[in-house]
Amino acid sequence: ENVGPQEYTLIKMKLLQPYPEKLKSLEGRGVFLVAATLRPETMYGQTNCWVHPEMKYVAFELENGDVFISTRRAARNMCYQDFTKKTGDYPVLVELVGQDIMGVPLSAPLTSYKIIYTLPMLTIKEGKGTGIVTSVPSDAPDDFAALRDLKNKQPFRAKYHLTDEMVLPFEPIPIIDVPAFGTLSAVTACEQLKIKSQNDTVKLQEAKEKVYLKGFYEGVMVVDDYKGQKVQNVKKMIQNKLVQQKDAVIYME
Ligand code: A2H
Repeated sequence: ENVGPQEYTLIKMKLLQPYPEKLKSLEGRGVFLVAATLRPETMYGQTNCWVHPEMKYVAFELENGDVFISTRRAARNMCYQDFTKKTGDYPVLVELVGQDIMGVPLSAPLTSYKIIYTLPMLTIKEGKGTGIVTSVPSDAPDDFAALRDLKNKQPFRAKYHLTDEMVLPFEPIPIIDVPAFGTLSAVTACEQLKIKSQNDTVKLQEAKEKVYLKGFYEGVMVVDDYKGQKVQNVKKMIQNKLVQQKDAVIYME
């Protein structure tokens, strides 16, 4: 585990109409699912948002009246980082579990998909980030394996009341070229290691170790805005752009 604080980029994924039953009282407000990421430069490749169906989340009020959804633990951290009106206080508007916001439509920054959906991931950890994770299957083996599980298994989709339209149209987007892995490095790694599902924990760990370091040190952007530039050199620029556009905030834990 890390010593000292870790800086994350919190990606604001805006909830689109119609709001789910549990959040009807928030109609008219800006509501955002917030996902903690270490890889802001990969946001061009988002295809969906992961929530844990049984995890508890809170919708709480920010300084400006907007609403964030995260675990209570993350909300508490945020209220000590000037996100809310009063330091140390995070006004909870709704308490919910992941299933209450499963299959909801979102608008996420930088990705070419206009609308993406929340889908279930069972390996999300309570004690890290916000408990909400953005999915970039081109570059994250965990994300690719979990999305492929949902695509391949209709009963898995049915269990969480997801329609085909929320899952099947979404394909990994080529955003970063990694030498020897190509522009869909997570897909290549999962194929090479013959990863069968998101529960292939040991092999997924190996896949991650293979692609992450190489992606960071040798990866080259292929998206129009940053074509030909090294990941290392654009990471901070893209983080700044997201923050300036108000599509992201910096969060420490
Ligand atoms: B990363 P670290 Cl493309 N449970 O974002 C499980 N995983 C979580 C999480 C939680 N509660 N909160 C955040 N994460 C994921 C993008 C990405 C990420 C790419 C490649 C690698 C990568 C898209 N998913 O992470 O333990 C989030 O996924 C490499 C580890 O704090 C977040 O960044 O190091 C990362 O794990 C934070 O993990």
